[in-house]
Amino acid sequence: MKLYYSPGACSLSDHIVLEWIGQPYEAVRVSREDRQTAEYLAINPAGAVPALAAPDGWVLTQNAAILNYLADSHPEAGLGGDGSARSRAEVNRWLGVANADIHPAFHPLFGSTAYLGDADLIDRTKQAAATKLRGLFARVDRQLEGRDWITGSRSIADPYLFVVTRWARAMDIDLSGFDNLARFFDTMLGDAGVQRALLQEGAT
Ligand SMILES: N[C@@H](CCC(=O)N[C@@H](CS)C(=O)NCC(=O)O)C(=O)O
Repeated sequence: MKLYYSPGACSLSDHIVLEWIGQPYEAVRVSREDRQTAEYLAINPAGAVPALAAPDGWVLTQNAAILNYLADSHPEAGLGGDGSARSRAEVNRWLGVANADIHPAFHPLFGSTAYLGDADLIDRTKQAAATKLRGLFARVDRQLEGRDWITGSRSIADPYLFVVTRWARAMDIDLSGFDNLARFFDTMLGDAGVQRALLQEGAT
């Protein structure tokens, strides 16, 4: 398997999962400029990471699909719940919170509202994003009460939540009082697979 990633991007979640699975894989670094080349657009027409390529040429995009595929193709890693439909739904519930709620809430902070062309207005969209993100992380913090992992056992949802928490810390989102989230972040940082993925990405 070949994972196309950009350092510290949401593809770091797939990188961590590949480390947890422990089977050989190749990590291919893709810069912002690379993402717009014809060569990369043939891999992912969205010009985004992650993308996962199989040896037979099959390419999968969309992070939630990739993470679910990795969990399903390596059941021995136990990253997709306990085998029950309800447990898998819980994994996908929290993967959805990370991928579909928290990740897009960062967009104004990453410049998506620059087109407004008005510094004050842009600043307000960023403040609104920061407020929304604090609310979303509050939900994650509540869920982590009494749990080491977001669903109770380690799954594909945890690395994604780690990645967005990492972004939040880098962007000075107010996470004060979220002690469960801080504990979860430290657990992830102390994990050998997480460290290997961070090191390979040069994202320590
Ligand atoms: N819906 C896509 C979003 C992926 C995404 O936003 N990737 C970011 C990095 S975290 C990216 O490559 N952005 C570049 C772009 O969209 O131009 C997914 O879940 O895979």
